[in-house]
Amino acid sequence: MPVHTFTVEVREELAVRTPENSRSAITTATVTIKVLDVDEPPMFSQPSYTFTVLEERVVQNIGSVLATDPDKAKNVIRYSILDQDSPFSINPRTGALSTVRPLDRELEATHMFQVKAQEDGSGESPRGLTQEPHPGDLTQGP
Ligand SMILES: [Ca+2]
Ligand SMILES: [Ca+2]
Repeated sequence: MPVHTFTVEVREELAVRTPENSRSAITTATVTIKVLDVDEPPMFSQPSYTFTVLEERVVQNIGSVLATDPDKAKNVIRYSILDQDSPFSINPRTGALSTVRPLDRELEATHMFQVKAQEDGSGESPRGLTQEPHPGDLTQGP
């Protein structure tokens, strides 16, 4: 824990300074300030992530997002997707993204959604960010 220590001096302004009272007019005390850690929200390694995924199949690991606690406590992070109807899922522990149903590039070529990172055992406001997995075009065989 960072500690700051300094000395304060209190000096009396004497109206009449005599040899008897001049020494008792000053007193000092030591002040120690300890700097405490404030709980800050987790930080993502990037402000946004872009991944590509092939359409028409369920992909288990498209890519991962990463957030860490900037505090000394290094709390465990829990990930979730904010969009209720997202065709993607996220592993709450690893941040790995998967598709929950096959995507159709002709229907929607880009999916953008927000991922939330929240520290376990923390009531603080979580931090969100934008996600952009791009479904890649699947080449049809003959
Ligand atoms: Ca924190
Ligand atoms: Ca902190």
